[in-house]
Amino acid sequence: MSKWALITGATAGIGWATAKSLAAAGFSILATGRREEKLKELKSILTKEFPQISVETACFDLTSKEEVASFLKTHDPTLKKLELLVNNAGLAKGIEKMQEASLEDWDTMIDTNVKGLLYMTRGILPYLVQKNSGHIVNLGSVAGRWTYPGGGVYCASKFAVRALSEGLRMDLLGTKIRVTNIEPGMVNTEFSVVRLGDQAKADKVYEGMTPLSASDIAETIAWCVARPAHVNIQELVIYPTDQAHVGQVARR
Ligand code: 8X3
Repeated sequence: MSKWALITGATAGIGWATAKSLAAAGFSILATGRREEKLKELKSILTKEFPQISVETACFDLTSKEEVASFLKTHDPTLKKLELLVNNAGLAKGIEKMQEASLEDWDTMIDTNVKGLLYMTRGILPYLVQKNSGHIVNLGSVAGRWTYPGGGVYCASKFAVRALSEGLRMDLLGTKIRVTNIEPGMVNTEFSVVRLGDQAKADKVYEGMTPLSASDIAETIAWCVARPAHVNIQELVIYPTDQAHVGQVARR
């Protein structure tokens, strides 16, 4: 029976690259996201490149408890075979100071990065606990360890992901379920376009330096997952060589 991996936010960036890396590692893929067209495209690529695995997709909004519940119900037979959940869906919105930022942006970040992750995790845990095996990989961030100006709420959401990863490890102690928090620095994906709302502004973020790529992170996730069952990589901080700290970047 093939082992399944569920990846949220698989329509682009790290989620998309992780779907490819895990498919290459032999996982069948259940890819979720909000863009139906992108999910279709991913399915067609994976099916062509990795004919030995199965691929399913589900298009819904992770921030809706009802939509998550309906996803869980519809995909119950696949979820019974789930070995790995990658809580990748997440985003940043805005870089305004807290005294100027928009409540809507704050809601979007907290609803997706924290509450969406919780809805999915809570829905999946009974399947993993029942089998007493599995792995949950959360996409944290260096922003979940260090705060920077204009990033207060985004950082808070990623601090929450780190706390939730730690709490999960404690609550799951005694089971064979592993929990990993991946904490990347600057990765060139749609992240900055979504945050700043503009491609030119996003390009500036990575100007004169070499950022990480989505596949750098995807390969790292696949490596963590491939460790023997008794080895749990609890946390992994990954910066580009050109970045020493959240606000410290070498530019040429
Ligand atoms: C993304 C990394 O440094 O832009 O989570 O916050 S950073």
